[in-house]
Amino acid sequence: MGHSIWQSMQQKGYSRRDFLQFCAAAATVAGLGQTGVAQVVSAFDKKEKPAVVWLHFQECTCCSESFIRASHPIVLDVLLDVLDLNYTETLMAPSGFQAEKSLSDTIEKNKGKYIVLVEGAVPTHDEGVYCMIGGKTAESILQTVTRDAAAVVAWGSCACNGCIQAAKPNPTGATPIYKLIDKPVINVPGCPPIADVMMGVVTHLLVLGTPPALDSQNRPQEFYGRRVHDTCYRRPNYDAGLFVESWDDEGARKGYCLYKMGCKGPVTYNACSVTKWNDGVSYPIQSGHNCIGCPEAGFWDNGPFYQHLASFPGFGVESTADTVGAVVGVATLAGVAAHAVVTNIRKRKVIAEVHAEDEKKES
Ligand code: FSX
Ligand code: SF4
Ligand code: F3S
Repeated sequence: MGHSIWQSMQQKGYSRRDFLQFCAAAATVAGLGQTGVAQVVSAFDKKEKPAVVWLHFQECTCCSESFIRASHPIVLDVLLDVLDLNYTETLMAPSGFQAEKSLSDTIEKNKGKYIVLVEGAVPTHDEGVYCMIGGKTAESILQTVTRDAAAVVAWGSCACNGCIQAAKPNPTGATPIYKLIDKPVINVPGCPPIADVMMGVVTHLLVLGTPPALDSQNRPQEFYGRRVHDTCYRRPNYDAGLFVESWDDEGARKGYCLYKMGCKGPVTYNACSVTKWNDGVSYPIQSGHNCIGCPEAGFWDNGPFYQHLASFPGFGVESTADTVGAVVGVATLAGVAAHAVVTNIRKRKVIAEVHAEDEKKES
């Protein structure tokens, strides 16, 4: 405690060159670009490393799994090394009484300064008995730990929206954390969220001490401002009316659009088609699987996942996250369907030409 991030790095044997490389990468992941490097250097030269508490409630721990696979190894190494990650049930060495003591010491000694990262929903039925740690309910832990926090981040769709355990009839009363506490919560949804997005949010908090710009659902705009559909590499096929009709058809082999197979990309706000996963290797649609809308509230109850649903209530295909505003849930594909029809008529000539060309090539 009391050390700046640079001092902590020196103690771990990092050189000034490593530090500057780390600052450049941190500026990139935080969305500050090259012009932000000097700002990062200055902040990390002086700033005390903040204490971080990472809570786990009703969830599968994939958010942590995703985070530790972020594609900027130097950023990850340094963050895990220099952050005071005082309490995280998945990664910390202590257990039992020692672990719980570390949690209470951290929040006591760092009042108003520590960051809380929450993974998982909180059960509220039957006095919260469905998730208890050290004899305390998840809800009481959440209240106690967030009371004096500088920032609270909800990792993943469980903490942001309830997710799988909130599926109808939601027997445990699984509740997103923004509904349970009185302070603003930065929502980073996705089941799990993209590692680089998580890294970007944490780094932004560290560098500037503030969250990145948020949208109307308190999600970082930079990563949740566009639909998966807007930058999907299969989009030209959608516009041309070229669709996969069954998983093993010729269209599937040719990488046509998965819209008719139930793809929720047109109503899902996430950075998958830009940032991608696993060090930018791929994302579900690139692997041949439709988007199931994993960051959107209610996606778990809006199945079937592999069927085109034309009757959802919802918004138009060209809406943005903010014009949609309070509309939550995997809203409906009705507007999208209408767009597809119009597009199809407009593109009929193109489709005929493409098919004719395909047939010519095949013969
Ligand atoms: Fe939830 Fe995190 Fe889904 Fe899992 O733990 S968002 S179940 S992938 O990952 O909280
Ligand atoms: Fe991509 Fe799905 Fe949109 Fe088709 S419907 S372009 S597969 S996001
Ligand atoms: Fe989730 Fe869709 Fe991306 S299902 S991982 S938002 S492509």
